Amino acid sequence: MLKIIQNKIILLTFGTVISISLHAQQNLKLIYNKPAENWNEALPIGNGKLGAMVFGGVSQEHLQLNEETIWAGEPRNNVPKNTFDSIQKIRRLLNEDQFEKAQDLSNKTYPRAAPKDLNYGMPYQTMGDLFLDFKGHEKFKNYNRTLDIEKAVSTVSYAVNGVTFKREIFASFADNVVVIKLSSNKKGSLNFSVNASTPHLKKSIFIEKNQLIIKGTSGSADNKIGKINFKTIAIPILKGGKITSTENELTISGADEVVIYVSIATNFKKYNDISGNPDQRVSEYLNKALSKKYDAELKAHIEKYQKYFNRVSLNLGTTDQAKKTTDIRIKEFANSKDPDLIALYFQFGRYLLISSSQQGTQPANLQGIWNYQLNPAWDSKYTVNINTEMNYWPAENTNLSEMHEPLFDMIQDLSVTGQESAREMYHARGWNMHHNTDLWRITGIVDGGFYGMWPMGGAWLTQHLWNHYLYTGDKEFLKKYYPALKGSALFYLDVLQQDPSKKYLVVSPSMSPENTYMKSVGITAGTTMDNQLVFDVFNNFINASKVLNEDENLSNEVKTALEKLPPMQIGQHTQLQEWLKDMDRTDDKHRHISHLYGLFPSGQISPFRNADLAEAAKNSMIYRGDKSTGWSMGWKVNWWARLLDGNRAFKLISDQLTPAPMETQGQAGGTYPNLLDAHPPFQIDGNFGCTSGIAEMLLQSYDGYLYILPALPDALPNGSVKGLKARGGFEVDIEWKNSKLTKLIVKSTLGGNARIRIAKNIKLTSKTKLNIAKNENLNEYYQINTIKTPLISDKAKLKGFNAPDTQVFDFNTKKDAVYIFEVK
Ligand code: FUC
Repeated sequence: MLKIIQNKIILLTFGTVISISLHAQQNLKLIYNKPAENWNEALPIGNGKLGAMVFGGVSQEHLQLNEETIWAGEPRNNVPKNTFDSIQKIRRLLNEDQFEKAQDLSNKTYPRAAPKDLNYGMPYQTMGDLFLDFKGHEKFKNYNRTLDIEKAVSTVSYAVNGVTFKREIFASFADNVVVIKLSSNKKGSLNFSVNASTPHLKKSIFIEKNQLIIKGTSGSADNKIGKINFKTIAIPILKGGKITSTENELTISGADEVVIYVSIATNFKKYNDISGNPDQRVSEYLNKALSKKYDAELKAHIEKYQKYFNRVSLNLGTTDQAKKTTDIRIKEFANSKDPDLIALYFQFGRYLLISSSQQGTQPANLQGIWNYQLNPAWDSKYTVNINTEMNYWPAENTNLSEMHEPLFDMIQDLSVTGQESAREMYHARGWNMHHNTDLWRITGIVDGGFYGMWPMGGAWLTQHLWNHYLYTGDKEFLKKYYPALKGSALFYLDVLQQDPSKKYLVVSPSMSPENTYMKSVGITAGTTMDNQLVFDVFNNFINASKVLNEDENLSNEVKTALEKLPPMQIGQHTQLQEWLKDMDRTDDKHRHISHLYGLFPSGQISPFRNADLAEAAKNSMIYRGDKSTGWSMGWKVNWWARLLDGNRAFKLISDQLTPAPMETQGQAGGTYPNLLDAHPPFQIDGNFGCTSGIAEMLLQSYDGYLYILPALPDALPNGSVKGLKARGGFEVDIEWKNSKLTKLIVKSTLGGNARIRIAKNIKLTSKTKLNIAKNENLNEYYQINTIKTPLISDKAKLKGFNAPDTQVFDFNTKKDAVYIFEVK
């Protein structure tokens, strides 16, 4: 039954009431009825540079504080010297099928523990903690704690002895400060003290002119030296009352209202320059913020945030679950109907990207910008064999293109520092890196010759440059980053080796990230992922050089090498082969399924163009199973979306929205009460991966067309999304009811042919003339790089891939015009 009451559609299905507002999504708040008991319950705020976790305690408010450039270490790369001969030897051993010996030599050449004169990357570190201690607040009522992701403001409120106390906390996008406003409904009732701590060894905490100051130097207990100096200042501004101080504590008594401004600055300027002046910088940030009134600061903050956040709305309907606190909603998700939690999770992913990655900041690291330790898991650095890339999957399709820029800046840096590893380790031109980097843009081996022998980090990262160009059509951007694309192509031109059996050109040595094909042996040549990555690197270079009219000769040379890359292969278990030889095991449950890079984020496998490969990829997914680390499940949502199986993608979202275990290690991911993703421990990639996957279920644009609702699950029959982005600069609004498309709006920002794929039995009406699509799409941002015909094992039993019945239309668009389609 379907009724429309006051702009709402009320659907009565199986006794459950699902109401969908026809306008914006209603519930954009994380809500709790008790303070955070641990970090995984605290709420993240951030402005790209500064981050804080808000605990919302009553007797004690606790803000764990971060600044994005507080890392151990100092400017330097970590490229091992004189290892080229070993690499040559490893290549020979691999050619002779002496796999164990090759792995042994790699492990010996690059030991598991960092040699003295090198390092395996430096940790990202917390600044410390700010505490507000309230006397007499032990007994309280009506507690409420929220994170409003529509405004990027966290709130706390409660009552003590009939007086209501309120806090409003945000990391301002307008100025570089964290702002804490404390108020109550009774004059003169704010009495509390302000103090701080920091775990850094070199530190001082003191009071100067009613300001709380924390100074320190990065560096951890385990001998990882640090040269980042930081200075933090907290300044309380009072309405009424008075302020007194001891050596390291401020006490506020009888105030009506207090606003505390906190800022942090360091000496970091660039990966090779730490000559900044933290004292001067932190004062500048604070002076700028203090020159405004609180309300003006808040308004400017919200405006700047909403400029990005409001571009996309998602409405999947709400049920009574939405009235419950967020922790309970996560607990009950599997056994309740709570489509709105998916919308909230999606928007929370966008909130996290805006809050951890702004123009001019560092890219989001393994924990975004939030980390309470000196030695966090995997140093909270940039692991680029999946994690860093995943952080940026939602950047383009969820309309946050500007948030992608810090990653481009990092790639630019790496394309310089990575020339050393290319030259020293491989005697190659161009640049490369391995599977990790940090604030200092290291490009050498990390974690030794087993995990680290993967010279492909640059190959993957540069995909982001080309994709940004496909989404935005920004030729100036392409020009600026063309040298990074070219440098990566040059590296592979020089590094590719001829495989002795079939004479393909392959990367050797390398590995399929972190997986093995024999006990403790992963080193090999020509993994499927490497072949796919080099295919993309070469095509990006060829295409970019064509757009910019540069390097014709080099482009021809790259085309010749491209022809010699191995094709994808379907193995004996009807799986997509992970290695050049058919060595996949059907009981392999490894979290990395790297050979499916070709399915997503790359677009080399399409259910319509290469049904056999899609079927093989699907089988590989089924063998690996669903449950895994948070990021692995996030990736699986995207893969099932690309395989057009909305129900299986939904199942993976449900796995992701399962309460995370309390263990701090392991491979059973899920979601913490604060909606952050668990590896475990907390790792932000899974949030971003799942956010991207939800977008991929609603709109895809990689295969020559915009596919509207490619993977809509049965559990989300009604909804609407506004503002998703597709390649070629298209912006798309979609509405659907009873699992069918009802309205489509396409805004064209670049002009050009729009080719759309929709489900078969749908009749679109519009003023716009639609033509049935024929031949290739002529839109320049939708060109397909044709892959080689796959090789299929004699033992494979292909059954055929059941792609849904669809229809494909073309319509011509003009720049900045809007096209509306309705379904009658
Ligand atoms: C890769 C993954 C791990 C973890 C780490 C940060 O090494 O294999 O699961 O996510 O990165």
